[in-house]
Amino acid sequence: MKIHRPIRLDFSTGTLLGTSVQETVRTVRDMKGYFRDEAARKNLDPETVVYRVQAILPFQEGEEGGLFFGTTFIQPGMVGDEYFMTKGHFHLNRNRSEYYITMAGAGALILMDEDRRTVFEPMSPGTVHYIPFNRAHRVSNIGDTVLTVLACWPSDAGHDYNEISSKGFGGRLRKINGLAALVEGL
Ligand code: S6P
Ligand code: ZN
Repeated sequence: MKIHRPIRLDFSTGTLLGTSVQETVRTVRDMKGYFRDEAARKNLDPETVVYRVQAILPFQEGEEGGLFFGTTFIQPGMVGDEYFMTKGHFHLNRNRSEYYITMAGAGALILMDEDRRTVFEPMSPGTVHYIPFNRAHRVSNIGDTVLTVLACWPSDAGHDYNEISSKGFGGRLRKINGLAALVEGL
């Protein structure tokens, strides 16, 4: 039997504490091609952190039957008129759903279906977001503080970044006259 090491969720920050917690960092360098204004991205320090993901994966990734849990921390910031955001993905296994729960900050969950119809749900502390299967999902930080999001997803969901990195979403969340607006198109 697999021994599960203790893990704690720090309620004040969303940080996962434990030796089995894995962390991924995405910097401005890693986000090449994701923002509309590539010149603005290039003007930023490439080492600037856009977001961090902590995850506990107590099951074989890609195999059916387990659940994964993680916290995503998206920094406040802009690239041109676009907010700092996650890359976004479909699940490799399209028939897999996910929960997001906002812990701190202000954001938008952007969802796109297979027909590229794109919508967003406002995120604020306590909002619970059910991401149905077959929806690409991305989170934008529209506030001035770190946006902290908890997530739970099946161990066999997987990540398909290809479609988003090549075609993007059907719309972009941009700051227009000081407000977040979903603008259709690339
Ligand atoms: C996994 C889940 C999240 C994201 C994380 C970063 O299915 O949706 O943990 O991985 O928010 O986003 P992305 O698009 O870079 O994986
Ligand atoms: Zn996901």
